[in-house]
Amino acid sequence: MNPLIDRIEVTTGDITTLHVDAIVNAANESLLGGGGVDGAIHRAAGRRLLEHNRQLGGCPTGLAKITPAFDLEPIGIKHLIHTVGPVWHGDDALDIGANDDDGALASCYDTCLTLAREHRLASIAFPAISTGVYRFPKPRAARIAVGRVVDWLGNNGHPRHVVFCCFGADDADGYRQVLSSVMSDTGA
Ligand code: AR6
Repeated sequence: MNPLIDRIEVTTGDITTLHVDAIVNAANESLLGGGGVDGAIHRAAGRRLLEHNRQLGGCPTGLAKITPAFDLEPIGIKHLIHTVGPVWHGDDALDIGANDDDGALASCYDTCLTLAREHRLASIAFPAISTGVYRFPKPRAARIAVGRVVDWLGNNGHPRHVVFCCFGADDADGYRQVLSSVMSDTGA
């Protein structure tokens, strides 16, 4: 098994262009599409994704559902994992969460990783769930995302590789800083 740090990558760009087994969608509870990364994934995966998701009956916040990747399969993406992040209700200025926003966001990562393990996926890419329309503070969300992934990889062989896909260089820098601080805390 590779050292933990070799199993994690931070990259910048459009998540629909990555060559991974599964990409995670920051969806809403309807699973029927929206803006942001959800809109990009539905556009790239095509109409069959919407038709498929109409049969799923939505998804509660903090959980996830897995689907085929439809029109993204030709580039090697096997699955989409749709998760619903929490809407931030906390105090932005004080960076204080409310109604267990942190727990719901952590649960998104755990549920996606569990689905990836069940489907024996080698690689998975996450967007920064809840940090756009749902307004979760980015540094706080990055700490939760990196913390859950590092913890998971320390205890599981699948997925072998996790990509944090950021939509801008500043976001990627934030993830790299959090990653290096979490790795030094774990002594890895
Ligand atoms: N690739 C990677 N990251 C992206 C992309 C992309 N193509 N597009 C946006 N991001 P958001 P949320 C980043 O708003 O906050 C939708 O309407 C973006 O910069 O997509 O969980 C859903 O239907 C940000 O950092 O998701 C829901 O209603 C991150 O992805 C709601 O938005 C998440 O931003 C979900 O809100």
